[in-house]
Amino acid sequence: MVTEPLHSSSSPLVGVVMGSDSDWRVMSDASQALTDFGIPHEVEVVSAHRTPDKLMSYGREARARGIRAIIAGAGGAAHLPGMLASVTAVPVIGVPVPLAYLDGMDSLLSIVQMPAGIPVATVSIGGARNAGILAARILGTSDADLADRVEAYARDLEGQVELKNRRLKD
Ligand code: RP5
Repeated sequence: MVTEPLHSSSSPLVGVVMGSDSDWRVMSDASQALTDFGIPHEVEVVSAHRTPDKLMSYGREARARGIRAIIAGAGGAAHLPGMLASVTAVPVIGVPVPLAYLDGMDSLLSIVQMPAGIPVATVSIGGARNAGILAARILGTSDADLADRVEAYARDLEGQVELKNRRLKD
């Protein structure tokens, strides 16, 4: 069981949180994407059901600590992203973590079906890398250098497809 932050930076801009350390196998992709874009972030286990008080304080304090986006991953009865979104104005990106049963559909539906007024930007089942990239895009709206890096990344993806097409034709 993880009791200390898995990763932290002195002034994190993004919080990567998950319901259990068992979610790290998926959520590490979000942390890696943020690292790829040079975004300082913190990683923490915060459980909606096992540590409800910590969930509330994490959400309520996030904005004042300078956190500008929260990536929250959980599996099964995945209440973490929605509950965080209910106590902070910081944008929350939800990652449905697939577990052994139901192929992650339970996680997806728990996260995506939010009531009007409390949005969670939900990525695909297991889509933690896209969550990291979406956080980069959000921060990029007020950081031109970061937005340039996001655009360069998209161009690189485009170039990789073109390279594969040329190889197919060789
Ligand atoms: C959820 O329960 C967690 O997000 C995790 O996906 C799932 C199982 O947790 P563990 O029993 O592996 O700690 O709250």
